[in-house]
Amino acid sequence: YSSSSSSSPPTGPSRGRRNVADITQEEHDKRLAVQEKDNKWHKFVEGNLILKQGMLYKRKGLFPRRRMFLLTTGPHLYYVDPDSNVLKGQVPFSATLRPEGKNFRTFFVHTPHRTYYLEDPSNTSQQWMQTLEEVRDYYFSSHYSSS
Ligand code: 4IP
Repeated sequence: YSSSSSSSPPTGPSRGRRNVADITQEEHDKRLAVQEKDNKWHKFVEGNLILKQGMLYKRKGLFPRRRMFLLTTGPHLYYVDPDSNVLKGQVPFSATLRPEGKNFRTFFVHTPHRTYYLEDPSNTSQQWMQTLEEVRDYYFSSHYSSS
């Protein structure tokens, strides 16, 4: 296990697998239509396309809270209480958002005013971190600015 996913190869436009946020308008529209029809979390994401979703535990205060995390175009990272079906908040997305791995389950998301402490019960924290970095880089790195 390596503690930072930034050791993985860069996912710029010209190397290997495409960035998860780098989709054509046509693909976007097609996927959004499917999401509207089939995804029960669609109503929380303000019309954005969900790029990754999954149940995570968010620690703050006394108990870890089980939340559905929805990473979307925009970009946004929403979280919903799956029991009450209520949108509880968003992790503020910016160029300085930075995931940091602790182990397969636990990772942090650093933002300017708060560090989120998250746990992935499926032990795929690395995938979450990688996708967060991809989406951040797609929206905020000069790599992807239109030419
Ligand atoms: C709560 O803890 C929950 O963890 C909230 O998470 C969290 O809000 C609160 O932090 C925290 O005090 P208790 O219920 O044990 O008191 P959630 O909103 O997911 O239910 P956020 O959304 O900010 O993490 P505060 O400081 O934001 O109130």
